[in-house]
Amino acid sequence: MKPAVETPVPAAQQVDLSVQVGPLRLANPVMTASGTAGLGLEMEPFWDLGQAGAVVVKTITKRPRRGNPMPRLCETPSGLLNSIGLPNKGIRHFLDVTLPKLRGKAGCLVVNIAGTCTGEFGELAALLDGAGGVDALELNISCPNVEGGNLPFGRDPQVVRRLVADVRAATRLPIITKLSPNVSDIAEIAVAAKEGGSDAVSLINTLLGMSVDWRTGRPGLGTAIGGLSGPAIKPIALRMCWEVSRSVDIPVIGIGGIRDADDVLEFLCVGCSAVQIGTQHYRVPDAVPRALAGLRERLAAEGRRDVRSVIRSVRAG
Ligand code: RRO
Repeated sequence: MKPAVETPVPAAQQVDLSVQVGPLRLANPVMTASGTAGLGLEMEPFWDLGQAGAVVVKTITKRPRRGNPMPRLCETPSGLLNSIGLPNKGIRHFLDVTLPKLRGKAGCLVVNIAGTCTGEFGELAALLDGAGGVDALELNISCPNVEGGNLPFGRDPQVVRRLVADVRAATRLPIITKLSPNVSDIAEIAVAAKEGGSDAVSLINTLLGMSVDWRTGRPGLGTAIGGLSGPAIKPIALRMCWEVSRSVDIPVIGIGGIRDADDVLEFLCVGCSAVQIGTQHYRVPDAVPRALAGLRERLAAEGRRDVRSVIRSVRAG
């Protein structure tokens, strides 16, 4: 008797990891999260930037910024508090010095931008549009660490709609709007971003938090309050991604405590089209290539030929 014909398990290397994020075709769904891989170039000693689905550059502002007083980082039991305050050398330096070094190195280069007023987002977008080598913009309307700064932009749906529409008018580059979890209804903000013309939303930025040494009375951060990231926030991020993916028909990019391939697959399962790895970079600088190897192995072990079959496979709601 002939043995039953078995469906061969696809070899890990043959699993198709490519995904579509609005107008962006990515080789895989794993991106770096803004701020956690510097300007991208800092990762080069550890892995080839071309391996990531996309590299997202730390927030660039119009003018140079020194950032917040030290200490800017503080560990907590399962997460990291930060109050960095957007230190960067400004858009001119980015265009003249950094971008020429970055061009062509990432499969997809996303520049995260923040303005001090809504109009500044459009100005930055126009400059980056003309520069060449930038594949998309991520609008940081959600930084928790700027006093009187841009978080208020991200809290009001009307402001978000107008701000995104301003950027839309200034560029043909794909727009990803990065959302704050420090709001009462994140889905409402996602809808406003979509109405303004955003091609995708990414979420979540960090959750407001604080730590203190009761003996000295000193907070762990120079600004007392900062943004919490890391494994502690993963369940919250997952919940918000699920809610947003049910509320808008533009792609959702998941961020929040993602460490490995299983975390990536969980975010895809609840409706994300791609994800960003952030805080894990401080423990495992090559977290992106490791997650990619894990994705191929796990999907092959399940007999899956592509990662897209996991997207939105959640059996709830
Ligand atoms: O630089 C920061 O302090 C910072 C930014 Br821009 C952000 O978007 N999220 C965050 O937790 N910190």
